Amino acid sequence: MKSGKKYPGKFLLVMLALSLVTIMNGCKKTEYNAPSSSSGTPPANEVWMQNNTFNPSTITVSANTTITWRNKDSVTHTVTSDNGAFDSGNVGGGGTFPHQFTTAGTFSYHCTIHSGMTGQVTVH
Ligand SMILES: [Cu+2]
Repeated sequence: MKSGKKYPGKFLLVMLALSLVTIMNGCKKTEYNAPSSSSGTPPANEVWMQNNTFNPSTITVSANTTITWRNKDSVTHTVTSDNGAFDSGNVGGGGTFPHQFTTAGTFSYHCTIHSGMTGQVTVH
C-alpha cells in the first residue's frame, strides 16, 4: 500500500533524470561541434598531432600515398624522420605537413620538441 505509492514517484524521478541526461548530452554535442576541437577521429591518410602524441601513432599505406599530418594542438610540433628521410620543420597550431611516400618500408619519426612523441609509417 505505502510501497505501492512510492513507485510512481520513483518512476517520475528516473524519467526526470533521464531527460536531464539527454538534454545535457545534446548541449555537449553542440559545444564540441562548434569550435575546431581536438575531439574526433582523423580521416584516412591523416595523422593528428594531438595532446603531444601522434594519432594514430602507427599508420600503414600503399606506396605513393600522401599522408597529411595536422597539428590539432596549439603548441608547435615537428614531423621528423629518424633517419632524415623527411622533416616538416616547425608546424604551428592548426598547421599541416603533407608528405608522399613513394617507396616501401618502415619509417619511424618523432617530434624534435617533445621527447617521447613518436610515430611510425609503414609503406607497402
Ligand atoms: Cu611535439
